[in-house]
This record gives sequence, structure tokens and C-alpha cells, in this order.
Amino acid sequence: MTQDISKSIDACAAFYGEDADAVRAYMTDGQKRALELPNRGPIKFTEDGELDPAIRQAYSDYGFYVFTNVLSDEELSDLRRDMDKMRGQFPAKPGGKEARDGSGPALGFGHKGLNLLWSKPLADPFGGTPLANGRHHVKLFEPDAGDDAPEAAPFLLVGSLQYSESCLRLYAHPQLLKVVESINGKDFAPFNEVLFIKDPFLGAAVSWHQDGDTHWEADNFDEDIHGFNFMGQLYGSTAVNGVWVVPGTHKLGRMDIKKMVAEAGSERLPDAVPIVSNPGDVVINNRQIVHGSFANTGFETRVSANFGFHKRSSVQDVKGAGIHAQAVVYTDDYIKERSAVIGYGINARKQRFPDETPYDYAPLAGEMDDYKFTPEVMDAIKEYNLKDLSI
Ligand SMILES: O=C(O)CCC(=O)C(=O)O
Ligand SMILES: [Fe+2]
Repeated sequence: MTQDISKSIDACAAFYGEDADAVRAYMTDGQKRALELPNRGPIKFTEDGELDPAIRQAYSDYGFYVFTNVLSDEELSDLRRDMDKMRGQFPAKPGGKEARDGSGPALGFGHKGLNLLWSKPLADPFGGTPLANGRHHVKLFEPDAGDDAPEAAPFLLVGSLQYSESCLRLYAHPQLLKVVESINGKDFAPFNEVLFIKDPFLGAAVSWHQDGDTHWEADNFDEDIHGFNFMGQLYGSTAVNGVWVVPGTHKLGRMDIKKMVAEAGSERLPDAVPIVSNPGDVVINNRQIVHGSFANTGFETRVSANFGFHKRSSVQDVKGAGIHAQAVVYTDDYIKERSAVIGYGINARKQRFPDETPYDYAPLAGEMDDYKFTPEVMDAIKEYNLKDLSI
């Protein structure tokens, strides 16, 4: 089912010098262990529209679940086409004003909010730095990308829905939003949306971390309080290019990652497993789980279309953490404004996939006429991510 990655594992190991054998064994074993876990399969609901209890339980046990074949071939090719188009709109290098394909201004140029982030090839830009409130405690090994590598490679596109109609439509996938409802309640709230871009022999590492920032000490702390991300896979993911997670850590509170790495004797945490997926699969990943990805030293591209959701009680009247956007108190109006992209997404999806039953988002019930999707909407939602609900 999943890709044969033996060539990539060899290529990857060769970057690690004296650790080559250890890396080869870790990648090979991880890929195998991941496929043995009972946390993958199609999305299923009960007759009452709840997420299948066995899936809910497996998601709770492991902190992630791979929903297989969620995206139709049509939707997947829309997403890939948009990805190629966006790559053309990237500047040739960081900060460039012009799109590299000559189509006009570079994507995100002049935006106040986070947009396209770059990294030195194969580096770990967050690891061991104070960025993102210092949540990436250690720096991962940074393989040498070689003399022919460019100075910087695209790494993260933040606020992706404003750049791609197919990302906006994916955001409103009715089955996925039913999953959100089942876990976070009918009045669920947005989080943020990004594309993680991990090109072969260039893609940067994301050091081990937990995403949540706000509610670790809360009296009502539980495994779901910092929400989750969906990760839509445009090309699949493997042990070499994918996100690794430490199952179960999403229930344990804030983890001491430095200590975990010290005890393991290396950055290769022994209890971690990679998220292995095929193109068109969509992963649900708890934001509290210890997770990260190594630099992509293999032949396969990974692009994950991430989009996350919160319980309303986790964000309403809560002061944001300031990682993804300004740290303000999230009022009802603020959350509603940020939720407009759900309304537009639902309508955009209805136009593209008229045979599908659209998701009915309770907080916008009776107001959907205000969220008609037209091409102008893509301008109207420019910089919508300034209001990401960062907790
Ligand atoms: O995709 C990756 O490599 C990292 C993903 C991640 O950290 C996240 O989704 O929170
Ligand atoms: Fe993360």
C-alpha cells in the first residue's frame, strides 16, 4: 500500500556519518511499526453521526489516526495543481518581490502576517531557539545539503487558504468537519492553516515539540484541550520525510524533551513512530503529542496541508499565546470573524462538488448567504491568518 522507501532510507542514512547504521535501523523499524498500529482506516460514523467509537478510542490511545483515502482523485489533483501554481508564485529567494514565474508580485509579499517561511536546506530552524515560545527544546542533526543546494528552501506557508481555492475547499470537507464536530462539539472554532513543504534533499527538520501553549496548568486540563490538526497528504508521508510522534504523550502534560533525548542517548526517540500515509490520506494529530520531523534526506516530496480546530471553550475569552498571531483575548466576535473562512470554504466546496452534502456549521446557521464564494473572496480573505486562534 505505502511507498517502497528502501532507496530513501539508504540515501538518508548516508547523511548521518557514524550514525548511519543507527539511522537506517530506526527508519526501517519505524516504518514497519507504524504500519502495524491499529490506527488507520477510512472515516466511519455511527448511525447517530458520531465518529466510530473504535476510531475515537484509537485516536485517544495513540494521539493520532490516519484516515485513508479521504480525498478523491479530483480533489487531490486540484490540490497538487494549486501547489504547483503557488510554487511558481514564490519568489526566487526569501524576501523577493516578484513571483519566480513572472506572474506578478511574489506570494505573500508585503503581508503583515506570517506567510512563506524559508529555511536553510536540511536545517532545523526552530530547534533549540526561543522561536514559537521556545517550544522546540533541542536542535536536531542538520545534514549537509551540499554545495549545489540553494541558500534557502521554502518550508512553511502560513495562512494557506488565502492562496489556494483548493486548500479553502479542503478546509470544509464535510466528513472531516463531522469528525471535528464529534470531537470538539458543534460550536468548534478554527485554529490555523499551513502547508509544510518538505522537498527531497532540501526540506527542513521540525524539532521535537508539543504544539499547545496555554492550558497545560489548567484545572480542566485534558488530552483535547489544545485541539488537533488535520494533515492532508498531497504525496503521502514516510519514516524519512514524515512527522514522527510519541504515542500517548498527549495525555501526560508538558514533557521535558531535553530529558527524553538525553535518556534516549540520541535524537532518535525509541518510542516514537512515523506517520506513514498515502496520497489522499488525512491524518488527525493531537497538538499535545510530542512530535517532529527530520530533515528530508530522501527522494519523496512531502506536502502536508495542515488545518486545525479547537473546542470553543479552549479559545473563547482566552488570551492567545502569540505564537501564530497577536496575543489578544478571543471574544465571540473575534472568533466569528476568524470563522468566515469556514463559511466561504463550505460554499466554495458546494460549487466545486455539487453532489456532496455540504457540512452545516452551527455557528453560521441561517447566515450562509453572507458567505457566497466568488473569486473576489480570495482577496477579501487576504491576511485572515492575522486572527489565527493561537493557544
Ligand atoms: O509537518 C511537520 O513536519 C511538522 C508538523 C507540526 O509540527 C505540526 O503540525 O504541528
Ligand atoms: Fe507541531
